[in-house]
Parts: sequence; structure tokens; C-alpha cells
Amino acid sequence: MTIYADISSLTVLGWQPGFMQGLLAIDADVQTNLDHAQATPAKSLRLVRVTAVQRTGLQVAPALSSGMDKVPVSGKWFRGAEESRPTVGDWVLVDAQSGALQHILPRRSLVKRLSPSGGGLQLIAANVDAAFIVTSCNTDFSPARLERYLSVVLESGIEPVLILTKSDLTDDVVAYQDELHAQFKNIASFVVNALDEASVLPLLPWCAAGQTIALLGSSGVGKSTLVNTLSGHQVQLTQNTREEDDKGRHTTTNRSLHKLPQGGVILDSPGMRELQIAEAEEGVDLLFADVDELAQMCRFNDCAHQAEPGCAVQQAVTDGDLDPRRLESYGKLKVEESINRESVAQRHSRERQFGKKVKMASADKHRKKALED
Ligand SMILES: Nc1nc2c(ncn2[C@@H]2O[C@H](COP(=O)(O)OP(=O)(O)O)[C@@H](O)[C@H]2O)c(=O)[nH]1
Ligand SMILES: [Mg+2]
Ligand SMILES: [Zn+2]
Repeated sequence: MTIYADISSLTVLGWQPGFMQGLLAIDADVQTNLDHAQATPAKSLRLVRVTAVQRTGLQVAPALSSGMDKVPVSGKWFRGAEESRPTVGDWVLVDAQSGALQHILPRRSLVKRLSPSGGGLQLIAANVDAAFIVTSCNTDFSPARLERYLSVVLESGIEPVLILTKSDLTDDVVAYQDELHAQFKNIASFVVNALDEASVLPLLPWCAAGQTIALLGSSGVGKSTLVNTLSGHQVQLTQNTREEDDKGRHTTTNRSLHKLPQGGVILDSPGMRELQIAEAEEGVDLLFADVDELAQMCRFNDCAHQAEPGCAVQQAVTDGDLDPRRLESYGKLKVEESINRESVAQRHSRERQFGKKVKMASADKHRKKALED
């Protein structure tokens, strides 16, 4: 088995030397598998990155030698747990001839949420180094909403950057800046005019070669505008120029990856109406590490930080050292996260049992058939 990869053309797509280990592990597996299956003809694999997920398959880069950049994904990839499915930003091995997906490399990070269409997880982006969490200087700005995005991003070890767009449309830039610093003092944040190149210059340090940035935020906050301004030309449709249908649907219907002139790549995504977190317990704890630290000093181990005597958390609120809004948000996210995590786990276990039944039924059929023959 040969894996074909032109590392120089992958570097401009965000390839980092750290991914090599995962590739070699797969390579070893492939060799072993082949040794045990002498009948399988040797094939070659291409290493590519998923740049968009479409209903009919994956868009990948660089294109295969046949010029093909859309590759089919067989149904078997959608049968297992959501995390074993390909998503934007994944490094994958595809059959050099047919383009069929063969392996997904181990990910360095993964952004996921509870699927809005019920039950399971939805993968948003893989192998992300930094997340631009975008909101605007208007009613979209909500610390509680930002905390949801932050939990998901911190969970995966991705560096968060908070971006408030539309600074040119408000007289209160300083008030927004102060609020950001007060609520998120340990997180990089910027108030920008996304339409203005000079205004987005402070974001360039995150856009260097080898870096992959994910854009997260509601629809209409200026994510695609940021992609265009950072790119120096229009690569993404924004809502100004959108081919809007009569329901006023968003322009960016798919997640997609774009190369930036600074060398990095940026993942645009459609706006999210809601971000329900799941499997983000560590992210929530990291975001509220200060509250957790206070909680260690409560008199009772099982303190609910309501009206218990000797509650260090409530004391901090009384002393003005802890914003009661953050305490409330922490509690809410903890509960939501654990309920959603539980429901995802239950769904997975149901699916596993169903999978087993299908396998057993099919084995039964084969056994019967063998007896009949
Ligand atoms: N004045 C101004 N308009 C902006 C800014 N950022 C985005 N817009 C406009 O807001 C609308 C939505 O932007 P778009 O990039 O499509 O949002 P997306 O849904 O997050 O991708 C478009 O009309 C943009 O031109 C900004 O900083 N200032
Ligand atoms: Mg957009
Ligand atoms: Zn307490």
C-alpha cells in the first residue's frame, strides 16, 4: 500500500508535522491488513483535506490526479457514532482512483454540538487551532451566548478569540469593549469593523501558515465578511449579495474552508440559531475555573451555592468579586451539558444494540443459507 501525499501542497491547507504520527499509525495498519488479506490488490491512497461537506459527498483539496475534488462517501461512514464521520477540516485518505473515503486521521481538535435535529452530536469542524467567536455590537451580543461557544471551544483545546463586529454602527464601542474585558478578562477580544482591512489587522497573528481558524457565531454577524476582508477579495457570499430565497435563508449553506493570504486557512460556517452544548464538561469547568476554585472553599462538600452557610461562592457575589450572572450561567450550562451528554450516550447505546441485532440477524441468515446449500 502506498500513501501518496505532496506535503508542500498540504502545508498551504494547514498540514502540520504533528499529523504525521497519525498517518504513520494508519499506514502501519494498512500494511498489516494487507499482509493478512493477500487477495486484496495493492491500491494507492491520497492524503487530502476535507474542505466542504455536501449532501452528495465531500469536497477535498488538493484535487486527485484525475482532477476530481468531490469524493463519494459510502453509507457505512454514517452508521457508527457521529465522531467517526468525516467533517470539514478532517485530513483523510481516499482511494487515489475512485476517491472513496478510506481513513480519517486522528484529530487534534473537534468542535461539536448537540444536533439541532434531535438527539445526537453534530460535528462542526476538525483540526482547528483557533476559533473566532463572532458577535456584533448590537442585540446579538450576549455574554451567555458567548459562554456556550467558549465552552465548546475550550473543551477541545482550541484557542478562542472573541470578535465583536459592526463597531462602525454603534456609538458605544467603549462600552462593548469594557463589557468584554469585564466578562472575559483572560480571553483575547477585539471590536472591529469587519468591512475594513485596517480594522481586522489585529486578527492576523492567528492567520499564519499552518493555522486553521474556525468561525463561529449567529447568522448575520459578519463571519463571511471577515473571510472576505481577511482574504483581500470576495470569496464568500455575504448577506448583502446573497441569492436570497423568499424564506430569507442564509447564504452560507455549507461549511467551507478557504486559504488566507497570510498562509492559514479559515473555515466559514452557516449561522447557528442555537448552540446546545454536549460533551463539553471540561470546557465549562475551564471557563468557570474561578467559580470552581471558590467552590473548593465552601464549608460543605455538596454545597449548591444557594443559601448554605459558609458558601464561599455566595460570599464572593456579596463582596462584588463574582458576577451573579456568571454564577447563574455556570449552573445552567452544567445542567444542560450533563442532560445532553446523557442523551447522546443513551442514543449511542441504542444504536450499538440495534447494530448488534442487525449483525445477528444477518449472521442467522447466512447460517441458515449455509445449511440449505
Ligand atoms: N457596517 C458593517 N456591516 C457589517 C459588518 N460586518 C458584517 N456586516 C454586514 O452584515 C451583513 C451580514 O454579514 P455576513 O458576513 O453575511 O454575516 P454571516 O451570516 O455571519 O456570514 C452583511 O450585509 C455585511 O456587509 C461590520 O463590521 N460593519
Ligand atoms: Mg455567512
Ligand atoms: Zn457554596
